[in-house]
Amino acid sequence: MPNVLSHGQFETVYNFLSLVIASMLFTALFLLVSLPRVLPRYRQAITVAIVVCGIATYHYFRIFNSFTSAFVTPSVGGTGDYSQATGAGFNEGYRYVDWLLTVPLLLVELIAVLALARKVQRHLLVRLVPAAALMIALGYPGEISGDNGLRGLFGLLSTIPFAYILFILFTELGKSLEHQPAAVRGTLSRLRFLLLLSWGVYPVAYLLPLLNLSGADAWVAKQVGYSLADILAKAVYALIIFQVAKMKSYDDDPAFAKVELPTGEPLAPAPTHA
Ligand SMILES: *C/C=C(C)/C=C/C=C(C)/C=C/C1=C(C)CCCC1(C)C
Repeated sequence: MPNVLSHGQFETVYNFLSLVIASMLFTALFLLVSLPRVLPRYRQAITVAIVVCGIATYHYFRIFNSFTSAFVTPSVGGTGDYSQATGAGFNEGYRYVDWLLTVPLLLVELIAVLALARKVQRHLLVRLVPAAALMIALGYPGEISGDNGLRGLFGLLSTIPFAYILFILFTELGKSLEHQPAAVRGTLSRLRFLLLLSWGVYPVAYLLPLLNLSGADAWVAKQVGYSLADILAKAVYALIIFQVAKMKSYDDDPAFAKVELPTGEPLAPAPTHA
């Protein structure tokens, strides 16, 4: 954590944290009121998405408060620098506690919306959930260490479960995607791509302090990176999960599609039942 932030650096972090609170809170509320718009069998996935955005909202309030009490400026309403307040540090731990809870849940969300056979779900989750928890737990000692060597070492260790998760998602889960209704296959591949893209931001943001950026710049870029990645990986991801749940609901039940869609026409040709 830097000793001094310029006025602009302070405002940048402040505004991004505020943006994340708004995105998470209102995505959770939107999904809450939209629950009846998917069939009951897909509501578990949406409920988990609401929980994820709710947990993130809570933690971003804590992060925001921690940030505003950690940096202070003597110039009221001015454009002066902000320096570290005595006795109040910025707590990066909130992010890791948040990830420890939300990252496994994001994987549960994905598996739930696929509505796979119970055995297949179990098979995937007993691999993905512990790997996700391990990835976050291994990242934390490096994150809070001021030592770049330790940062690099734990970053490397954390990348092992990360690679394992991606491997499962692109091999075993790939097979399951082939059995999904044709109408959602494209959306599901985009969802998996979003996951890859947004999750990939975290290790990059983590490594920024190791690059030759000045302390404060690297720290601000890291906060912005984590914040943007959180919006993509939780809120935007949740909205795509909701889209998939809706499309699968229409595909499963043409009568439901008739009630839900303004034109009364299903998105994809209704499945023909013998
Ligand atoms: C909503 C929060 C999400 C999706 C967080 C995801 C976090 C990661 C994928 C973090 C990965 C890391 C590495 C692969 C190495 C360096 C340490 C971490 C923890 C930043």
